[in-house]
Amino acid sequence: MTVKSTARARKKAAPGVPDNRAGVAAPELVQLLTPEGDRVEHPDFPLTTTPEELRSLYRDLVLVRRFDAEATSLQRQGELGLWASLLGQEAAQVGSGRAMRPGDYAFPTYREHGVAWCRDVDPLNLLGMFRGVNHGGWDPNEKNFHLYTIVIGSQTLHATGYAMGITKDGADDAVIAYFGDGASSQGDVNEAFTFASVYNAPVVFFCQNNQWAISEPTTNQTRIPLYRRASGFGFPGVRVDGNDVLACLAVTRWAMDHARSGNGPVLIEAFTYRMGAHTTSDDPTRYRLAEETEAWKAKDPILRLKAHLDKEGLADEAFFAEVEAESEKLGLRVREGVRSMPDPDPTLIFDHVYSEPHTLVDEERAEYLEYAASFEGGEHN
Ligand SMILES: Cc1ncc(C[n+]2csc(CCOP(=O)(O)OP(=O)(O)O)c2C)c(N)n1
Repeated sequence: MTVKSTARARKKAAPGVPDNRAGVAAPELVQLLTPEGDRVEHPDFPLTTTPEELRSLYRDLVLVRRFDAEATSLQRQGELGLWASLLGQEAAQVGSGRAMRPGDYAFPTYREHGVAWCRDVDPLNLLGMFRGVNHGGWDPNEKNFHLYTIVIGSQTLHATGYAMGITKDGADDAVIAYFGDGASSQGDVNEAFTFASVYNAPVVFFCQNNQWAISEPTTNQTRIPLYRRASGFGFPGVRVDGNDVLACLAVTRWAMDHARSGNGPVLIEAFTYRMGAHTTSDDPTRYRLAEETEAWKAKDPILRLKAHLDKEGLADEAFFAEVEAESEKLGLRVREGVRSMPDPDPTLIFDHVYSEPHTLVDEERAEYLEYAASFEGGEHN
């Protein structure tokens, strides 16, 4: 961690940063890889990658999708209470997650399984929470990945507060706060924008615009492209192709460096699509057209990177077979790991209510134990 002056002077936006003040023409969607797998350049976001990096991004995308598919199946088999699939959003999450430095900190929603993967959180930890056997079995401060947050938008305030703390520490880390298009309408998110802007906090707001907030389309959230909201708060906004892992990597890397260098927050709108249901409790056929989902299939984030690797001769059959084998192994580990998770001791629920013992909690624990004992022998007396 590099120590810098605690005073973060507000600097002018870096040259080449899209200017999206009102009245200025909207910048295009930042894209570095077309849906056909062709590499294109963007003047503001140059990116150099090695063949190894491209292959390792592909591997992450495939493994994250496999893990997600296993989780959906496990929920259908009754092994998880609920699952929020990231299908279609792998590139937005892996690209942005891979842009983080080790000291940076992420504040996720409940869908950031790809970011968790990049922060080295074991997938089984995520599944423990969705099985209801733990409250998120990882140490947020060890992984620099906060616990999943289901109260829509509230993590953007936590992220901003954390970022303000970084400034006070004089560190050069940055924070990334994930949220959805629906969350962009929440008061919390708009308050976070205000605080982050006024205090020049080193936080990147990463909005995955997957077009839907459960059954509400983005058109019910905003009359302007979401990234342009940033200009009203006084910081830059960029719209990136959320199905393009290279563009997400380049834009997020730029934004995190912009924030950590004392230039204040950035809003990234990753334009993507939720290919599956909102959660396993939802049926999207009730409110959206199959043609829409079909059209987005052609922009699949994994297929476009595979097409690029193929076209450029950057990966051979042996590589793809290796990733497939690794994916099978992960699937097996996830299935076996979930099924063998021990049920927690039911009295654990009383253990962390207060940091000190409390008479009321003790009474409730004793009452519960007495009640549970009444079932002994299979009879409820
Ligand atoms: C404060 C609050 N209000 C409502 C909900 C119920 N809810 C859960 S997910 C969701 C939609 C969120 O949509 P979006 O922010 O676009 O994220 P996505 O689920 O599409 O990733 C809502 C309204 C909630 N969890 N918290």
